[in-house]
Amino acid sequence: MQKINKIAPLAFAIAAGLSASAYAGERVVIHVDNAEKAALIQQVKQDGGVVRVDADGFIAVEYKTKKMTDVSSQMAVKNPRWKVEADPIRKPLALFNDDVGNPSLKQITPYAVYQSQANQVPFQFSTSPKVCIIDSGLDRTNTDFDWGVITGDNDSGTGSWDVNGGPHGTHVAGTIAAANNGIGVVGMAPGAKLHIIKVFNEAGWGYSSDLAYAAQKCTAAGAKIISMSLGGGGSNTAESNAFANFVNAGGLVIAAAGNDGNNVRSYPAGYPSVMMVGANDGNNAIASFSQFPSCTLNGKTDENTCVEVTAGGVDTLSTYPAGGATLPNLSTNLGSYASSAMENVGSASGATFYMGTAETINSNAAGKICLIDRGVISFHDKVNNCQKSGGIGAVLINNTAGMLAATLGTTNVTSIPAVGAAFEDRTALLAATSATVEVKAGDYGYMSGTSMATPAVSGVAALVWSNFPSCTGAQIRSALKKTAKDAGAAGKDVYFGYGIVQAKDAVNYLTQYGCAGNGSGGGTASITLTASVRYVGRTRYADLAWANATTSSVDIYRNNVKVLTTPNDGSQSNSPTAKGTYSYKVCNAGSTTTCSPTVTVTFTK
Ligand SMILES: [Ca+2]
Ligand SMILES: [Ca+2]
Ligand SMILES: [Ca+2]
Repeated sequence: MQKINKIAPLAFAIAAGLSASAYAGERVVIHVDNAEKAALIQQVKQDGGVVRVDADGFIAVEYKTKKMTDVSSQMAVKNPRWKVEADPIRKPLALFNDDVGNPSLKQITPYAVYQSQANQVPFQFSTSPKVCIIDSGLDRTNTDFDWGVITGDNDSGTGSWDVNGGPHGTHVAGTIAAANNGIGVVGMAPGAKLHIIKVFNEAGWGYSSDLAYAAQKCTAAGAKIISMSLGGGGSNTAESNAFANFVNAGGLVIAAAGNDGNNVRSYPAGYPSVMMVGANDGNNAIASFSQFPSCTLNGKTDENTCVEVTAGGVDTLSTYPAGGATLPNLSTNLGSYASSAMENVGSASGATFYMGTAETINSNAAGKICLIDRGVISFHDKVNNCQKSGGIGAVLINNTAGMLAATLGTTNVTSIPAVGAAFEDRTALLAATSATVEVKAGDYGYMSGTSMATPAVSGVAALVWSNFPSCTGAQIRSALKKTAKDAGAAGKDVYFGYGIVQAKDAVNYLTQYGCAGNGSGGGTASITLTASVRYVGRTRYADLAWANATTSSVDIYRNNVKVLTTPNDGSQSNSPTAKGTYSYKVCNAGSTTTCSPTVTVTFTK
């Protein structure tokens, strides 16, 4: 009897979102000898400034109306020793960040779009491949899609494909294809043709046979890419054959590595025909949950049985069924701050009251926004004590670096809007005298998982493929691997595979080499190499110049023998002792596969 394999969607529950915005107030640092500080502070107060920091050798001042330049010129007259400089806000930032703003009001480009270079490549709609998404459906209530190019298959077991069976499938679809229309988010391949197959219902799981059948439906719909943000243990022949057939017909199948943070191989991603995708964050670091199976299976090494590439999948902003997401907003009289939506849709504005860790009811909080430190008691009990004190909203501030992202638990008896805030903003928040706390229902929200990285890669594949419609799925897969940006340990590794997908580099690669690429070996980047001949007296020099190596040093090969390991500074000269023809290549340090093409030079004397 055929083993039955349950397949589950691969995302975490809604991750808390960040709604950062610029600091609005005017704040400066004034350098001062401690002996003159009292005089300076008196001057500041006369000018309507408030001292926020009183430190050894400087003070930080908040002015209600004065600009930094006004303060600077004024102090130069009063006392030239009082040097004024700007006091810019510091927030936790990543290498790649979402645009700042509210997706209900303007279009936000998610960080993974920048990280994968998708914003640098034009999407060619007319020659673009249709993407088949096998998930929990795409809810028609979200307006950030080009609905005219989206089809789907109804399934008697799960219901209509355009009615969500949970927000997962709607979120995934937005990462691939959210429209470039000035609102919401933008996908990797904006407005791409989609075919939706709903295999999950509210119960949250399907079977491998459902996927095998779905692959056939994707073929019938004319799709060239299948994207599956799902997986489970155990291989299955019917399923494996279905995806192999799709790939052999020229298609590309992409699936998630899994979210258990271990070395278990998930299926369908584990089949050689299916491209396995891991998740990274906005700092090019691997997600702690991203699975990393070995590339060796049954004693045989096959790079198609492990993670091949990664893309952004931590705190991914995308589409939700309308009203199904919550977005936070936190501002004070001093500025706006990143926050995370904890619970209780609503909005409250008022004076602030600092409650410490809020372990007891305190009538001084009545009618106010409670500012509360993390620690000692549960988040829920803190918010409950604020509410019982008459508080109208709560801001829970982290007690360690970063954002406090949490919920109030399953037995939430509170009703006032509550948001989390970053430890980095604690000083500024406690200095505020009034605040607005909002938790709004919205059409856009955050999720984390290899489920979010998978559609990012599927969307990048559709984007790149739209520019090279004559290529096969296997050729697109190879180009994405060859041009992925190395991350984590130098060279190919089990967490990142070849690295983070790079749309622009893949386009450049296919432009340079055509669909067939530059050979069958693996490679993380297309290292380029030029070599020229030079003579100084009787000494021969081969002047090598390379680009795109990704390790801190590189290995230089002459006639396929390593002759030198040298810093990756882009150039090196090599001096053969005899005339003749020599071949050179440059490889990432320690790698024999991530190399430039071989270039030959001839010394005639
Ligand atoms: Ca949009
Ligand atoms: Ca695979
Ligand atoms: Ca690596």
